[in-house]
Amino acid sequence: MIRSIATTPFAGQKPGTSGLRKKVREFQQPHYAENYIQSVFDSLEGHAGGTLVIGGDGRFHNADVIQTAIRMAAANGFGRVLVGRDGLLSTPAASHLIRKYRAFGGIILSASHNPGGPDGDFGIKLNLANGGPAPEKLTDDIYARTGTIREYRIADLPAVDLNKLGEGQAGGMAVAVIDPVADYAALMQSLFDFDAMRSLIASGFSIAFDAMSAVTGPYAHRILEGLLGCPAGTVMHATPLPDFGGHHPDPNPVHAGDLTDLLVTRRAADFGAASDGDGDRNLILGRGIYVTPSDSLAILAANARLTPGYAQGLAGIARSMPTSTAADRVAASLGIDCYETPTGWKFFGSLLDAGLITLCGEESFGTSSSHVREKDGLWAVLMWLNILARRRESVAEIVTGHWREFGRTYYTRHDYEEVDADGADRLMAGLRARFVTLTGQHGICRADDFAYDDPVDGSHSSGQGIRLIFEDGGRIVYRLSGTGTQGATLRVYIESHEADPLRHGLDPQQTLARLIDLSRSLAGIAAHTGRASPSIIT
Ligand code: VG1
Ligand code: CO
Repeated sequence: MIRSIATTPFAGQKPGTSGLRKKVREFQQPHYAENYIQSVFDSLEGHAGGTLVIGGDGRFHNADVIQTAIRMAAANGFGRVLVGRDGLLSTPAASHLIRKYRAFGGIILSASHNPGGPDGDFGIKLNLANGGPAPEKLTDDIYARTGTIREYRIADLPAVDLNKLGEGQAGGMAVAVIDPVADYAALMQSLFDFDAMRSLIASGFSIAFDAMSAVTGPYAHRILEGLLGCPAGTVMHATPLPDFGGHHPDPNPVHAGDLTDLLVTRRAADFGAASDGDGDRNLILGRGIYVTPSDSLAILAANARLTPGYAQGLAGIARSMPTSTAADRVAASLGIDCYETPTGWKFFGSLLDAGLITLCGEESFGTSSSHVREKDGLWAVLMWLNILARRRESVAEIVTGHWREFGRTYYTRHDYEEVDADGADRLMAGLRARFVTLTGQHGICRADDFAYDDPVDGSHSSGQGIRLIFEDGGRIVYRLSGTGTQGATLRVYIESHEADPLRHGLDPQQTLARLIDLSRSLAGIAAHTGRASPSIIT
């Protein structure tokens, strides 16, 4: 039986960089998730009878909202739901399932790299038939709908047993509980040379993978230890936990500090990697070296032809605006285009769909390709391993060799987390008001607010981050995060290019010190946020 439940709007159900993300406690209010999911369904067209993929990263509250989403899908006319066993699907696996099974779209329950548990964060993302995040126009419609919603529709159904694989019925809708890993693992085998990687590993090449007690555990376990023959224990923290073991499932050198220490300081393995809550991010480490995500994108692009899936070469590359310009240099040398998009994976979708690009990435530990429409943590790990298996050089040799050829782009991101939102807004407004006066000072040749016109669908996005571009090509970029759930988070991205190989072995923070100081003084960060230094440096 389908019921219509009267409801009233909640303020602030505005999707950010990657879906709606809020504190678990906010999501736990009666009708909160229902209102949002109904607003999503109300904003769709042509979904009647279609397939909806549903899954999440296993965080606290997932189990409840998955059942709600299934019951609401039945009440809103979907014909079939595909849901991962135990409600688990990594974001890239969900993207792949949508594409493979020609689903109408998908709902992914995740707050990605944000902490989980009762005091942590929760989130809902909508993906469409191309497997990618809903575009801005649609997320704007959804937000508008959340402001006027008066009722939602839900089927009266017992909870679906998500532990058992198989297909059943729920309120006239088919519900298939599927193995979350199988299709994804097959996709990876179609892209990469598993024989070459197996022989690399059989030769003693050692890997340490930190799944951060999040969704990648089952995927990494099956692929690395199962298909590639890595020793048991290669995948650490392999069991998804509702609170990620109390950790912050963000694969950067700070939150994956133990792994980084194991590789960079103790030099205890040949290759190290980690992934985030929903499996779309990646951290890449080699013995004694951390590879910045911006460099990783550039290096993968430069070596893509060594892997079967990309042996034909790349159509083009795209990077988010704050991502370093390292990939641009590779694109130039390959004679292909490099697109610069606003932050967030949704902007890559149209370029990928139109075949303009093959690889894309963000400085925030996100890299992927045309194989799905999301960033893909394990994919990046496997692409690295495939390249390592072919080149038989160390990660450090490959990275330093890349720098010799293209120069090194020194890069850092400084985050000032959970600062006062009004102060952060004033800081950004203050910079915007001074574009003209800043130009010409300190070697700044251009100051602007990044805007983007999608070359495929013509959509326009403004206010995507403040850029200070220096005569020598260096940049300082300021953005406010669109994924935080408390106050505002100011992100400051700083980069500078160094062509001279004799200056490639320096410490990024020292090398960038002048720009870092300028980033603080020009914006008045201390005055506006009360913070003398960032909360996190990556
Ligand atoms: C952050 C990153 C952005 C990424 C987004 C979603 O957004 O900077 O590059 O696409 O998270 O990633 P923001 O607005 O907080 O800077 V995930 O793995 O959280 O889905
Ligand atoms: Co993520």
